[in-house]
Amino acid sequence: MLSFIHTADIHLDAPVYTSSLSYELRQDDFRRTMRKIRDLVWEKQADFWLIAGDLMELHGGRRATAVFLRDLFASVAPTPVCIAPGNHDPWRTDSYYQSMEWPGNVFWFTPEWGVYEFPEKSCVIYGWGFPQPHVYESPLLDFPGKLDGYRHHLMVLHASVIHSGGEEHHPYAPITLDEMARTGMDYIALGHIHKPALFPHPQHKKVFAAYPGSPEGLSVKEDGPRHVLYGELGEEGQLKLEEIPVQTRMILKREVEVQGAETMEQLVDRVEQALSDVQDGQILAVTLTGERPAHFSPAIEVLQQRFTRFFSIRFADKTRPDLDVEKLIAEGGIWGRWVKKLLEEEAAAEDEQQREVARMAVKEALDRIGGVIG
Ligand SMILES: [Mn+2]
Repeated sequence: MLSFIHTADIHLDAPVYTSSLSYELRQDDFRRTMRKIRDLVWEKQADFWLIAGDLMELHGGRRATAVFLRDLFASVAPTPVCIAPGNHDPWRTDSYYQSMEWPGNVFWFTPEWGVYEFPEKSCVIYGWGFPQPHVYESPLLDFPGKLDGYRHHLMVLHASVIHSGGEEHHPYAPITLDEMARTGMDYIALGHIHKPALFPHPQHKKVFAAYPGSPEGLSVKEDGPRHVLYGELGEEGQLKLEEIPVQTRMILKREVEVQGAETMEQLVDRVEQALSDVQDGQILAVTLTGERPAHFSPAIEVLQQRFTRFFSIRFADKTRPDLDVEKLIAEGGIWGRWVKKLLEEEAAAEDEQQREVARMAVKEALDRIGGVIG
């Protein structure tokens, strides 16, 4: 049996969505998550630690972070750490990957296909790394093929798996399921897409490639628990994959219905209730929804101040004042004509961005009108 921990897309030293005041604290979270992953390599006594790119930023990545990684990887020696650079951490001469000395158990993949043989484990690890951020061809076109005489074949690769729909316009390093299948790998450890995904083999239908997702959420889209993959490969090539949560802090999205609240005190109570089950120290993105009395406009900065028990909390106010818009328009007064014009602009918007701007204008107008006549 052969085992591995697979992670990708840690993005150390990347700009993150929380406020700039907490940047260093958040960076500490990301490094703590890396230490947790290292601890898993120890606990599971994994044969390999596979890192499929976007480990630390080329632009903005700091030497101290590279030294942190160097020490971390040295701490699992002699376990091999196999790293395939991605579009955020391409294999360049100005990268710490090349300018620093790394421990002997770190195996880098570069823009020339790499093949590392581990005869004592009857295993070969193949991989490729980005030469620069923009790569629009499939790296698998140049895959040199599998070596004979080994039982296990693994690949580490930062790439975009293209589905027949083709949702991205210019995906980085696009590869298809068939291309992956043709390599004959037992497992392909992928990186790039921050949402976890498993890929069944087109013929035998068993999972043979996966994105673990980012192990610590970078934006509000990466909410909930975040994982690494622990894999075991049996003697006959049968694969077992397990998702193991490793995030240091969770990003959580909540909608709070404010229906009827007409004072800040009522609103704070409403939000407090809705968040009562959320642990301290998490990262919250709260959307306020529903109708509220036209005379009351929530003061976001007050809410912000009341929920300091969280690491950070953001509020998006999507409430609407309970004005009778149709009546307002029917009356034909100055308020009605204003709202009518803005609603027409919303309807005529040519794209989502224009529509959002128009919507904000309608909301602003209704707030103002509510403040005067509510
Ligand atoms: Mn990437």
